[in-house]
Amino acid sequence: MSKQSGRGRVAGLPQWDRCAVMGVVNVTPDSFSDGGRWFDTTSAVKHGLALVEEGADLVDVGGESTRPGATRVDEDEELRRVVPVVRGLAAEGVTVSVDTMRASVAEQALAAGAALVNDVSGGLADPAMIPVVADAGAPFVVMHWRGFLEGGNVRGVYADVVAEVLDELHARVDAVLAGGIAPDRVVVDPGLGFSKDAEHDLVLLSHLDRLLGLGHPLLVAASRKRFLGRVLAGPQGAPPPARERDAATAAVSALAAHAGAWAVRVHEVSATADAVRVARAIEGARSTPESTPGADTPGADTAEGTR
Ligand code: PMM
Repeated sequence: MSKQSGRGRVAGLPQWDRCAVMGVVNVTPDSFSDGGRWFDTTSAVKHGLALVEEGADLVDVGGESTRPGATRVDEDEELRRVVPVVRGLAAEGVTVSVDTMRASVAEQALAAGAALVNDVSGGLADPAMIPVVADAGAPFVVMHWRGFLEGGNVRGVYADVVAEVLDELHARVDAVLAGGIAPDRVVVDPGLGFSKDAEHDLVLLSHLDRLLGLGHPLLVAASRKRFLGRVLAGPQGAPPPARERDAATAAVSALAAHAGAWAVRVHEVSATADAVRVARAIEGARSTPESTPGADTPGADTAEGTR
């Protein structure tokens, strides 16, 4: 499958001519990398608008932390957190995604203007989720997470992580299609860090071509995750805190964009927006071989930057 067809288009969403940037707004007191920072509606909406200003194409709003050990927030509280933020951002013309495992939250968020439902359980946590999304005709992100297959936030044990994640994602995609969600509205996501350790995440990222082979647009959400801390720490060192992993996140964004991902989900948008723009420019240069690169120009090392 070519990179372009792998990136694909998601029906019901704008079409971007490069890997899209999904900025994250966690309206939670306890998400692992930004918990508590945008916990009231006004600051959450303001933060979402700032992410768009920095280059986000869409904004993912969530009200429930999925960090290991987190207890589930109750439904009323999740609705209270999420719906006004979705409404506020949608009213400003932002393309909003809602990050939820609850059908009721998805339904009310869609009514408030959300354009996409992002369910980290891939529709497993709430049996009403798939019918709600199908009835609304909304696009749906199917993420891989064994936590909901096996009844808890289990640590994944894999003989072949790529083959098993592919099989399990395939089964979830079949279930959402059987439930009436249109094939051109399904996005897949390997669920980095969800019942996977750092090695699993790295192996999955080294095989994005195989994930694209599922035939659906691919979302990659590496932002600030544990595996980046592990890589940056080196064999003996301590991992840097989550907020010091943004340069590493942007590197993954460039690689994911180059591989043909449809979108990357990140907390810090500006570096990733630059990364995907550069990836797009390189892709464009490759598809126009007749264009001749400019010769060295005297005085070129000025405002445009040095070599
Ligand atoms: N990761 C988190 C939350 N939502 N959604 C998708 N589709 N994929 C992910 O990997 C994902 C997600 C956890 O990260 P956060 O709490 O830092 O936002």
